[in-house]
Amino acid sequence: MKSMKALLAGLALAALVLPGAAVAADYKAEYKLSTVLGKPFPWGVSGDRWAELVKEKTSGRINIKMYPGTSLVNGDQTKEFTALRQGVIDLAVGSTINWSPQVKELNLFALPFLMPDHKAIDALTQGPVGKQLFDLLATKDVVPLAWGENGFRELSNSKKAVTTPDDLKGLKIRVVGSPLFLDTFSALGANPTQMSWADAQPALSTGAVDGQENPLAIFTAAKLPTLNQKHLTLWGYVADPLIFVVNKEVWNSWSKEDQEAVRAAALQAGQEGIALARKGITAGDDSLIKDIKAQGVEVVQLTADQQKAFQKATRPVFDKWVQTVGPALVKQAEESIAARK
Ligand code: X2X
Repeated sequence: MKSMKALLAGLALAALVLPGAAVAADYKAEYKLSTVLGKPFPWGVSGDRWAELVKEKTSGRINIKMYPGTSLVNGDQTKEFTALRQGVIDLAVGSTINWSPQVKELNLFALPFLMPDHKAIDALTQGPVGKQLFDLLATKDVVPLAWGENGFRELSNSKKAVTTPDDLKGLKIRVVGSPLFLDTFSALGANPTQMSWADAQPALSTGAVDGQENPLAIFTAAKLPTLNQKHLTLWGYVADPLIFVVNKEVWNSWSKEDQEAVRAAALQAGQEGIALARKGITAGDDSLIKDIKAQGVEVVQLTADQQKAFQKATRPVFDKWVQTVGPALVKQAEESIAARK
């Protein structure tokens, strides 16, 4: 009897002292990282690099496997954020566009012609706007750690050179799953259709749609010139940052030391990913654009005046969506961009 009591007391004591040890033992054998694109796309390289750096920095305690093609949500990329909150996904390197149906403030980056150049993206993500958005995300069951980049989204189609909004009239354009994109392309007189990236490629190949918009790194790595995309317009109308996040419960299950390792790894992978996403598309190095031309694609670089016509045509959409994003956040964004160095 006495020994039974002692045993119970011992067990109770063990339960009190052991939570730390129990947590370490609770680490999953594998953590699931969701991305839309795998390697060799810069997006997939970023996810892969994060996993690699985490493994290194935690001496293998945290083992991440990347699931590209948003396969954890059957390719439905606009469901990624919800699955992340629910714990179906442990970590993600996700697009602001794909999460904006759930986090309406992320539509900021898709306001047409808000960001004129790469420095403007940095002024947002690395300034007060980025901080506000991370604070907001932190209230939604995720821990945001770092920014990465999908990039400026340029317009391609199979039919004709687009230099004025009029040229877009009647063109069937595949757009991503945020309603803001439907508004933008409708305002330009195009005929936009929403579909996932997985569905976009067959639709371009069969001619079910005429065109699409995506960063140039995706345009080349997905071999879109072989899917009839022979006309490309560089108009820089929106840019899509990526965000590195961890599900909050997963985060809380890790030791402080491991949390900091995962954060440092995300920051490093993010920085490397941003550099990679910008490679070959700047004034100093336009090798990627040259490469695209060499594939028989007719590339139109809009002049400032030509761009203004697109800006004017989409201004009502911008103004409408300011209400959804939040006027204070948009104002802060415009101030940060004006003050960029
Ligand atoms: O679907 C797209 O166009 C892509 C790959 O760029 C995103 O996931 C936002």
